[in-house]
Amino acid sequence: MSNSSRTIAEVLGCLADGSITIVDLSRPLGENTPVIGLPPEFAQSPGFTREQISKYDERGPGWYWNIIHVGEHTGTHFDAPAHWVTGKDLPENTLDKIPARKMIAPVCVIDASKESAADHDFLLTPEFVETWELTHGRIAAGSWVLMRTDWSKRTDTDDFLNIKEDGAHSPGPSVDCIRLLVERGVAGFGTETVGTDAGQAHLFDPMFPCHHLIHQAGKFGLASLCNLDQLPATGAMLITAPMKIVDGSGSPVRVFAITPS
Ligand code: 23J
Ligand code: MN
Repeated sequence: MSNSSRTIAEVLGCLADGSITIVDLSRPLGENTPVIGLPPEFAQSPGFTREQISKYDERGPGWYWNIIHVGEHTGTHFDAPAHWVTGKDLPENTLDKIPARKMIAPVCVIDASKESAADHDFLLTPEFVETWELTHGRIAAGSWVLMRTDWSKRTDTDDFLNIKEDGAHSPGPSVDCIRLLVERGVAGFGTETVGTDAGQAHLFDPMFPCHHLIHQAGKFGLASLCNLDQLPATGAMLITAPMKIVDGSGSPVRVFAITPS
C-alpha cells in the first residue's frame, strides 16, 4: 500500500474508532429558514418553498419527490466571488468553475460569543484577531476563518434576524478585519448570522465590506453556520461542497468539519 493510501486508511480508521468526529455545521433548510431582509430600496430574496410532484399516490405510486424553489443565498449557504460586483471578472468565480480542491481546507474558529451576547452589533477587529493569534498561532494561508457568535442558538427567527426600526442588528467583521484576513490569504470567512456581513453593514464604507473585500480577493463566504461551539480553535478541517450551479453566485451547502475527538 502506498503512503497516501495508508493515510486515507488511517483517517477512515479514526472515523470508525471515534477518534475523529464529523461536526455538521449546516442548519436544516425548509419553509421556516430565516432569509435576509435588505434595505427596502433593494430587491429581496425569497425563502424556501416546495411543490409536491408525487407521494406514493396516483401521481407516482411508488415514489415521493418535490420541486424546490429557493434563493441561492438561503440558510446555511456558500458565497462565490461572483456574488459581488468586485469579483465579477475573476477567474473561477462561479460555483461551476470553483475547483473541488478549494472546497477542503483547514479552519480557524474565533470565539466572539461573549462579546456578541453583550453587544449585538459587535464587530470583529484586527486587534481581536491578532490577540487570538497570540494564543493559537498565525492564521495560515488557505484557512477558513469562522466567527463564533452563538447566533445560531437564537432559535426564534425574530431574535435571529434582530430587526429594529433602523434595520438588522447582528455581529460581523469590521472593514479592517477583512483587510487583515485577505492579507493572511484565507480561503474565506464564515459566520453564524444570516449573511457574512454585520446587520448594520449597509452603513459601512465600503457597503457590505466582507462581501466587497473577500469576493474582490477571490475568497469565499459561508453564512448561517451552526455548531461552531463544537469545533477547536484550530486543528479541524472543513469540507464545503456547494451545488455546481452554472453561473451560480452561491447555494445552500452542507458543511462538515472533521475534528479530533
Ligand atoms: C446581497 C446583498 C447584501 C448581502 C447579502 C446579499 C448576503 O448577506 C448574502 O447572503 O450573500 S449582506
Ligand atoms: Mn450569501
